[in-house]
Amino acid sequence: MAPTDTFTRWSVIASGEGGGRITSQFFDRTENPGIDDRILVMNTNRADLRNTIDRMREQLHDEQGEEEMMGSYALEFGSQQGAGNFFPNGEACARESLDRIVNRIKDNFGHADAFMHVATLGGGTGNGSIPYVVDQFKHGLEDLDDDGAAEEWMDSVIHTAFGVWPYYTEPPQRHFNAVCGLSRLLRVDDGGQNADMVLLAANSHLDDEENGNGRHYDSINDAIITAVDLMIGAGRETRSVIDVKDYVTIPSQMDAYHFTPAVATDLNGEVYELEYMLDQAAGNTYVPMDVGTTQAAYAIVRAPESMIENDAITEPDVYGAFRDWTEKHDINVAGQASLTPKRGRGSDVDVLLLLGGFDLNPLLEHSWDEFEMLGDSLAGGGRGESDLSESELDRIVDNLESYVDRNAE
Ligand SMILES: Nc1nc2c(ncn2[C@@H]2O[C@H](COP(=O)(O)OP(=O)(O)OP(=O)(O)O)[C@@H](O)[C@H]2O)c(=O)[nH]1
Ligand SMILES: [Mg+2]
Repeated sequence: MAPTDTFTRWSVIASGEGGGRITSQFFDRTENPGIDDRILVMNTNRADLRNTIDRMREQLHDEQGEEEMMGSYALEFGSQQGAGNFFPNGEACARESLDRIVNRIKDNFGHADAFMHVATLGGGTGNGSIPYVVDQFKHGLEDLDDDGAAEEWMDSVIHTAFGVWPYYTEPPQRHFNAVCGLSRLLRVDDGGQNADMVLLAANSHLDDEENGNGRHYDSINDAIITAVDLMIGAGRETRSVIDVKDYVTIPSQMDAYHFTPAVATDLNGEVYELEYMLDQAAGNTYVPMDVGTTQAAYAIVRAPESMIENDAITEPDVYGAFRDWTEKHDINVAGQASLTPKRGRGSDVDVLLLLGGFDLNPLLEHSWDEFEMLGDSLAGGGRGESDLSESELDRIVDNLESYVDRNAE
């Protein structure tokens, strides 16, 4: 298969501790097609940033020095050393350092076509800063820059965001942050669209044992990286091209641009039917949801090169199975399927379904009570550097509720 130079160049931008930890796992791989080393981790707290960089260095077997890696992949922002788990503080820190953030991203990723922003939604730093940075890139930078060429590049970049829902058992403030963070990823203040695509994963849903120590994060983070890898890979070496523009265009028109990955890996492609493999993936969504409420679906089937060359698995097979699968579940969706090769022989097939526009209530159910319990006490009163006014909070809630209601019909 001839490599093409038309594949999408992604870059990954993480903010906050969890976002950094997830992103550092990209360094665990020998190669990241589509991303290479276009990775930036940001934090308000230098010690956290060092931990993230050290984790990356371990995975690279200390090939690069700490300072060198800090210089290449890390950015400290804000003057507060932390956001106190209150998202307006994370946003204030990003506002304070916006020039530095933007310039760094421009310098490092000037040729990227798409960004994957990564943050945990229960925290203050990543969750406060990422929606703000996306909004600035998409809607706000005219004031900041008079370099016409750079503007043109930035206008066409696609902003996808990956948000991680807190464990259901975490303290109310985490749920308060998460509800606000989801709203702010989806909608800007005036109710317009913010990120081009919002991907979600829920910690409790991906962790059978519901306990948040480090080990569990590792396996959850692996699942997230696997999904991102499959998603990005489909735009890289695919036969039937499915790419980030395909993922974002129609869902945005439908005003249904939140997604969850649903993944099954290492399925024996010589034994199982494709439709069964799609069902296996659908049984492993990354948030609680009813597959029947899906409004847009993309299927990516990744099979060993040798299977594709022998016609053991073909594009028409994949299209047909996807069509049958959507019919069986009675989902009348916008969507597309693709077959992507992976190196090597064997018969292990991986399947990613990106399910979009589904009813968000089964996820939000876990957080509304905590959110409401805290909302009144957190808004209005001063919390130091950055306040959250009652009207700001009302707007955030209205934006989310109207988005959710539209998609729950
Ligand atoms: N999946 C996953 N979730 C994480 C990880 N680390 C933290 N979390 C979750 O993220 C939330 C806490 O957010 P952090 O990422 O620590 O916060 P932050 O962005 O650094 O912001 P601060 O609150 O200012 O520290 C909680 O809901 C945690 O369960 C991780 O490595 N993986
Ligand atoms: Mg932190």
